[in-house]
Order: sequence, then structure tokens, then C-alpha cells
Amino acid sequence: MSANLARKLIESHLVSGELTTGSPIAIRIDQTLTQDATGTMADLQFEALGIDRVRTELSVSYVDHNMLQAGFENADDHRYLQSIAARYGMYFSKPGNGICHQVHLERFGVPGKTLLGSDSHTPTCGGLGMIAMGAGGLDIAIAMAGQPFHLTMPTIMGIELVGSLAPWVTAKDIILEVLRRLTVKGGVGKILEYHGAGVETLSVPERATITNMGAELGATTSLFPSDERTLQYLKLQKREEEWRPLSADASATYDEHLVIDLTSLEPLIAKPHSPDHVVRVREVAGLKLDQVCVGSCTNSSLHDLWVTAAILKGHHIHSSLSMTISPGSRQVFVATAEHGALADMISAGARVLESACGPCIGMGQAPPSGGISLRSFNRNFKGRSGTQDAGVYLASPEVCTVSALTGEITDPRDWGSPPVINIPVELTIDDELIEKPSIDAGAVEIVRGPNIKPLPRQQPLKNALSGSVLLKVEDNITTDQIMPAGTQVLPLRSNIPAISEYVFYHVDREFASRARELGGGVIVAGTNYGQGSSREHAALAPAYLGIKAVVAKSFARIHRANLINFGILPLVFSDPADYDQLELDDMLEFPEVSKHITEGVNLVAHVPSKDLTIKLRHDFDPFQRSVLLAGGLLNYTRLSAEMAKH
Ligand code: MIC
Ligand code: SF4
Repeated sequence: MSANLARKLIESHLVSGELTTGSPIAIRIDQTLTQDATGTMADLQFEALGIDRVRTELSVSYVDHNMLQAGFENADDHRYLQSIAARYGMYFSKPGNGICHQVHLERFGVPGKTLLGSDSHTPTCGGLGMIAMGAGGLDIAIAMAGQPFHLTMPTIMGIELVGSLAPWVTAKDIILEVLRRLTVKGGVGKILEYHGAGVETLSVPERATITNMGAELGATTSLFPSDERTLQYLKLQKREEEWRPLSADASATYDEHLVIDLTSLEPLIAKPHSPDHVVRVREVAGLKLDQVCVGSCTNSSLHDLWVTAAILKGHHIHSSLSMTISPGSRQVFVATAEHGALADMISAGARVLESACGPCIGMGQAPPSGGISLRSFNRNFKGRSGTQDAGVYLASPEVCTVSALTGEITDPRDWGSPPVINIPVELTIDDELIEKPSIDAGAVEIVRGPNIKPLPRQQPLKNALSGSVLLKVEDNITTDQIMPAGTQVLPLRSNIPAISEYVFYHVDREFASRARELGGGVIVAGTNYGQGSSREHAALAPAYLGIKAVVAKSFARIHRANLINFGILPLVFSDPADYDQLELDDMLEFPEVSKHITEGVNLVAHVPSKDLTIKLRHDFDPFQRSVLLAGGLLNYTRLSAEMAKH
């Protein structure tokens, strides 16, 4: 049978299950990545597993999120991560080396391999022909222990690219077009495989922009073939020996199909507060800007930075705004400096930041009150920038930079001809900031600061659960709303008791205290609950506050998995209309929960005060059932290891 590429790569890594859409499968993970904001927890969990050394082909621990070091917390985390990496056999990419996804693409990604990362934008490496997926930190810890990754066999959607992009139209516009068509829920349960004649017109960094932002569709991952352009990129990285050609069979079929004519695309922009609020730049042109930011793991490649500099060269950014530029990696930063592009940026008045996530995760550069910020990033959720009432727009670096010069959103086609950027064939490759794992692991001392608190323990699932509705929220609630990031909260990622005070902080200030007072409860939600990041703190901290179940119309993939990992039941209304029947403070009773889950039977919730019974679906596969019954994945893994010993 002729197969698409996603299927081939999953098949070559299959440990258990059948490749039938919707059925549970487990696959071997070749590489893992963690970043500091999720990595401390992942490493604490890895330590708790009691394994002596990572059992993957390659595991890399990056520091790129928590970089402000306003207090000792972040620096302590970095030291802890560094010592864990040395001790357990991971590579350690030091602060300053760049954003995990950009660096992994440059230095470690290998076509045909699988990569699991504790960050939702891990699919960036799909641009190199990898099956690269985001997951919670605990899933990464388990993968580092050599265990397979469990998922549901996704639907494979083929996205055929035809034609080529017009001047000023970029890879960002391709993915914004996909978001416009499919919405932020459109990728849930799917792998998006790009194919067709248009693919070869795109470089690896352009492909990576597209696969990166596939996360905003909720997709399991996105994937490009590995071809001559891939070889060209790996040659630039002096890693051509890692190349192998990979593509779908000529007559491959897909479960679903979409065609995008690149020739007909024009510059696009996502309006606040969702990456799928996509319109043509022309439709919002003229809107005055307070801030422009270029960077993030979506658009901070060498080409992105050089095109930004080339547009800025000889001009000054508009007096009404502030512009920041963050290079994706130290490699990009050095090449930008050596090339002279850095001087062009600084002369134009831009504020050049270090190679890190920075403003993308609200670590500095919050816009002014009610401000309008235009960013080359991937997420514009409300409040994520650090300013609750700011409006963030998302577009290509080209649209951002031209608009930074005019002071208002501008279609670059009205500006003139696009600059011609010639990427060199030779680059300075310097991995000095990547520490190799220590060979003498026994001699490594693990360094823990006072902000690194032990992992909370979970209890096995009870047979009778009850709790009152602590919060009722609408559709598309993001993990940024459940567990905010930013300067105040991000330093608390390794301290669950402290961070749990911020659960739903900007949605309902009283949430944490109410949960504590009532000893926990239940959350009621609409569709696509938990979209966005992979942060398991959005499940772990609610679990710490005693949340027992989330009853929703539907869930985002990674967050649903995180809830299961931490023993919170993600339950789905059999009839979505029942959502309207539930109100704040309603007491819900779930009888015979563990019995029904063991038997794989659906659950009900009684609401005694309303004499109401609500039917709930859960679709837990046998593995997920065992995990929930054990009180979470860590308990389950420990139990399985003990049973294997006897
Ligand atoms: C994000 O872009 O939201 C983050 C910050 O990178 C998260 C990870 C985290 O919260 O640490 C993600 O995308 O998974
Ligand atoms: Fe960092 Fe932003 Fe990318 Fe998340 S989306 S990894 S915060 S740059």
C-alpha cells in the first residue's frame, strides 16, 4: 500500500497498537527536549523514577524562557537543570544559546527521527521531516526513561502546496491561511503533512515557521518531507551526514485533504485575541501601533533577522513606538553581528534583546495600557503579553518591520520592493554554549535552590467523587488563562504550592482561595479547553488545589493528556446542551467512578439540588484508565516498575 510520510514514520517507531485512526498507539521516542520553564518539573519527575541515565538517543535541556533573573529563583533553576543534565546524560544548552526550537532545528534535529518536547512548539522540527510533538513534562520524563509515548493514532491531513509565494508574502502567511481556514480547533487529533510542488520553494526555516504554528491549530504535529532543501540546510549546519531523503509515496493518500495555492496568498495578520482571527493586512492597515516585536520560535531564523535589518537599514523606527528584536539563537545572533545587520537594527532605533523567548511569554516588554502591539510571534491570547488590556496582532517579520517604520499596520506591498537576502553557504558554527553530558556521572552533585520544592504526591482515584462547580468558563480557554506565565509567575514553576495561588488568576482572583476553602471541586468548560501551551502546571497546580474533574464540551490534546497524567478526570458532555444546565456552586456527584473507569463504562454526574443527571463521555483507552486509577502517570510508572521486579 502506498503510504504518506507521517504513517511511514509512525510505523517505523510503533511499539504497540494499530495504525487505525482513533485507536491507541505507543511509539518509540528517539530524542527529547525540555526547556527551563517546564524542565525543572520534568527533571524532578525523572529523578523520582529512579533511572540512572537517560535512555534516549539524545536528550537536550534548554534554558530560554525564564531568563530575567529578577531574583535567585531562575538562576537556581538553571543551576539545577545544568547539574541534572550532567548527571543523567542530557546535553545542556545554556542561557544565551537560544530558543529551544530554533537551536534544536539547527543543531540536533534529524530527518526521520521522533522528538518529544515539553513545549507545545516542539513540532517546529517537523520542518526537517521529524515526527516532533509537544507533551507535558511528565511525558518527557517517561520518554527519557526509555518508555514509549502513548497517543491516539491521528487523522493524517495532507496539505498540498501549489505555486509559489508572491513578493512580500511569506511562510507566516501560509500558516495564517491554514489557521484562517481550520481555526484553533481545526488540527486537534490530526497530523498535518505538507506535500506538493510548492514545498520545494520553501527553505527549512520557512517550513519550520509553518510546523511551529501548527501548534496553534491544536494539531498533534505538522510535517514536511526531507529533500534537497533539507540537505542544503543541514550542510549549512555542517551536519549533512544526518540527512536522508524522506517523502510520501507517489500515490499516497490522506484521510483529509486541503490545497493551498501559494501564488494567490497575500500578507495576512491575526487580530486579538486569537491566532485564528486572520484577515488580510489591508483590512486593518492604518491602525496605529505602540510596539513591534520581531522574534520568537516562529520567526527568528537568520533570514527573518536579516530581512528585518535590511528593511530597517538607513531608516528610523517611527517615533510613536518601541521595537524589539530577539534573535532565535546565538548562531543567528553572531551571524547577524558579523554581517553588519545588527548595526542596521541598532541604528534604526530597535531594542535588540538576548536570544530567548522574552516578550513572547510576557518576560518583559509588556505593552502600555490599552496598547497595540504587532508581533512576529505565534500567540496573541489576552493578557499573555503581560498587559491585560493590550491588543496583540500577529504577522510576518516583513509586515512587522515595515509597520515599525510607518508607525501603523502597513501592507509591505505599499512600501516598495522586498530586499533580496542572500543566506551564506558557510556559517560560523560554535557549540561552546552546549555542554555535553558528564562521563563521570557519579561525581556530579545535584544543586537545588530553596525555590525547588518536592513534587506533590497524588492519591489513587476514589470510587465516589463529588465537588462543587468552582468555575464555569467559555470555549477555547487557554493554558495562559488557567496558569499564567510572565515575570511574576514563571519563576515559581518549580514550586507547586506557590504557583497554585495563581491558577485562573486573571479569570477569577478568588479561584485559588475558594478551591482551598472547599477542599477542591470541579471546573465546567466549553470546547477546546486547555488550548495553547504544554505547561503541565495547568493540570498539576489545579490538582494540588483539589480539582477532581473538568467537565467540558471538548479538550485540547496536550492539556487533556496532562489532566490524565495528574489524575484529574477530563470528562465530556454527551449532550453539549447540558453545559447550559450547570452553574457556579452546583454540587456534582460522580458515583462509582473507579468501578466505571475500570470497566470502561461512561460516567454520569448527579446534581442533587436540581434533580438532574448529566451523561458524560470520557473515551479513556486502557492505558489512560490505568493511569487515572493509579492517581496519575508517576504513580502508574512506579507501580509498573515495582510489579516488574516481582
Ligand atoms: C508557550 O509558548 O506558551 C510556552 C511558554 O513556550 C509553553 C511552555 C511553558 O508554558 O513553559 C508551551 O508552548 O508549551
Ligand atoms: Fe518561547 Fe514563545 Fe516559542 Fe513558547 S512560543 S517556546 S514562549 S518563543
